[in-house]
Formats: sequence, C-alpha cells, structure tokens
Amino acid sequence: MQDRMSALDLSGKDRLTVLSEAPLVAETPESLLDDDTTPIARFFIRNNGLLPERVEDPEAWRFTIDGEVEHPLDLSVAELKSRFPAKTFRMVLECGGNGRSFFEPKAEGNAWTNGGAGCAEWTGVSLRDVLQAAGLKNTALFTGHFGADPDKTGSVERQAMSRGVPITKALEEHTLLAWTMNGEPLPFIHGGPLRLIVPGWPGSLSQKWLKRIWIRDREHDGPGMTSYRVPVHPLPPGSDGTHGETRILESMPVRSIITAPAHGSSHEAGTRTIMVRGAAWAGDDAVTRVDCSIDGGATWVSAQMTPPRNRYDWVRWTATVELPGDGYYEIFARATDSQGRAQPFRAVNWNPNGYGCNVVHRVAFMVGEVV
Ligand SMILES: Nc1nc2c(c(=O)[nH]1)N[C@H]1C(S)=C(S)[C@@H](COP(=O)(O)O)O[C@H]1N2
Ligand SMILES: [Mo]
Repeated sequence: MQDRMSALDLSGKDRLTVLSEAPLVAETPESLLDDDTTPIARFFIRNNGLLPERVEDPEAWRFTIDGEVEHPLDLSVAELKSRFPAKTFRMVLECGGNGRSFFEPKAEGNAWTNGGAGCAEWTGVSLRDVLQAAGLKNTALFTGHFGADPDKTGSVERQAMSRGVPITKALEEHTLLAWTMNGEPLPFIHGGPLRLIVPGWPGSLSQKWLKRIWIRDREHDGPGMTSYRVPVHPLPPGSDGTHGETRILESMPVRSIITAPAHGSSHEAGTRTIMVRGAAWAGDDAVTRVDCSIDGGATWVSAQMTPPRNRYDWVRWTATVELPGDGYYEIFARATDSQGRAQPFRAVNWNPNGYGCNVVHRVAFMVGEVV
C-alpha cells in the first residue's frame, strides 16, 4: 500500500511546478497548457490534507446525500451510473488562489502563477438529477461537501476541507458528480473514484474522494468556509485584513493565458510574424474577446477565438502579431467577459489571502541575437 504520508508522488505527471510538497500542490507552466483539452499528465494538483486510502473497486465506492431531503440516498458509483443519465462536458477547474503570486506585497498561501487551472472533459451525472431523486425540502439552502481525505494531522474525523454552495449552483446542469476525466477512469490524485465538479467557482468546491453531500438549511460551516472570502471594501495593499466586511468568493474572474510562444523563448533572427496561442475563461460568464499587445498596451491585435464546446469550457484563441524587427519583446494577452470586464494591468484588489488576481498575462521572448 502506498504510504499516505509520502505526499510527493508526481508519477504520471509532466513537468509540473511543485508549490508545496506536503500537502502536494503543483501547477502547470502556462506553455504546457497549449492543448485544447488539458492532458491528465499536465493537470494541476491541489491537496489540502493527506491522501485517503486507495480502494480496490471504484464501482463499489459509496457516497450519501442527507440533510434537508425527503429520501436520504446511499449510492455506489455503479448505482449512479445505472440510475442517472451520464453527461460529458469540457470544463475549466481553477484553484481559487490562481494568480496569487502577482499580488504585491506577497499574499499568504500557495504562490500560484496562472497554472492553477486546467480544462478537462469530465463525465458524470448532474448533481441536480440525484438531488431530484432525493427530493429537496423547501428548507434546502446550501450544500456541504465531504471527502475521504484526512486533514494534515492524519485525523479522518476532521476534514481536510469541506465547503459548499448555495442550492442554485448545485442545481445547475453542469455541476457534476464525475468519475471519468478525459475518457479515463478518474485518477486517484484527482479525486477518483468520485468527485464533484462545480465549474466557474473556486476549485475548492469540487470535492475529491466524495463521500457525502449534506443538504443544509443554512450556509455550510465546514473547514474552508471561513477562507475563500474577499473584502467587500477594497483594502490598502499589505493591510492585515482583520477588519471589514467580506463576502464568499463565487464566480472566478476573467483570465487569459498565452500558451505559445513560451516565456523566455528565442526565435530566429528575421522572424517578423509570431503566431500567439492561448486560452481564456471567465468563471460563470463567457469570454467575448481576447486582444494581444507587444507594446505594453499602446496598440492591440484582436485574437480569433474557437467557440467553447459547452458552458464553462475555455476558449482557445490565436493571434498573429507582426514584429517590426529583431530584439526583445513582451506580449500581453487580455480577455474581456460578457459583462464587459477586461483583465486589469495591476492587481489593485489586494487582499490578505490573495484571491481574485487576474492581471494580464505577460510573456517575454527574443528574436535574434541578444545584443
Ligand atoms: N477532498 C478534497 N477535495 C478537494 C481538495 C482537497 O484537499 N480535498 N482540494 C480542493 C482544491 S483547493 C482544488 S483547487 C481542487 C484541485 O483539484 P485537482 O487536484 O484535481 O486539480 O480540488 C478541491 N477538492
Ligand atoms: Mo484550490
């Protein structure tokens, strides 16, 4: 059996950047997010506690739905598959702290650049269909999610993380109980045999190793519910944030990443055209445009976007950028969402836990010899 304390197991993973060894947290360099569908080998990892016991038979994995329901359910993965229609959606999963390292001064927590995100094909059933079978009572207001992973001290009684969503989010068709990732059985490290996918909102809601959903008549109060909050009134950078009103972080902000060329790459002397490729997504909203600039935002070239396959899929985009000569360049990519919000150049929304940083992505490259 695998040692549950040995957290640093990156087998099957391809050049992820480790941000923390115990618990294991690893992000994907932007240039490795160049595929339309993020391969499992390149999908980021975020654990908050230890790993649960591995199971022999994924079909026999059980989970329960209880609380404010007429008929509490206790179902195996096999029963889920046979009782409810399976759906596949390609959807972004993004850590709530993605982009944190761009805050100044440094905010507390894992120093994500833009690689705490990936876009995979998830197959499962809509949580909504299962909740309908359980029969929601009028008092059903919120969910509480429970996984099998013990917390950092090894206590199975204490959850590593247990967050929840307002019932309206749980009832969206795209909120899935998933057992397949990119057509393969959901890998253990990504929460297999069964996990939640709550798209567009912080990844912490997408409970891995799912054992229980508690339907509640009030906001859930599990570990993790007091974090993932952002200030209602803007704070001066570096303040301790112990004062002032906060709200729960829900939809993630619009973000684009440049996946080619790679940061720090060199291109042949005389190169005058660069094909820029990337991805963009916007939490609950749609991406309406992506623009690129090589002059710090003085002029912009608009990107061609491939339409998303379904809601919560990312947009892949390309832009052709003309270069006036050899030398050093910085490309910026800036996405705009369906509410007209574009990515900012500066992270003026500083907060102690470093949420919501979506500054434009910058990639520097050279054409020709370094002089
Ligand atoms: N049971 C459990 N589920 C969890 C976590 C965890 O520590 N334990 N981490 C959450 C966080 S913070 C994120 S960002 C995503 C990461 O999913 P991944 O490791 O598959 O990329 O899982 C979420 N689900
Ligand atoms: Mo996260």
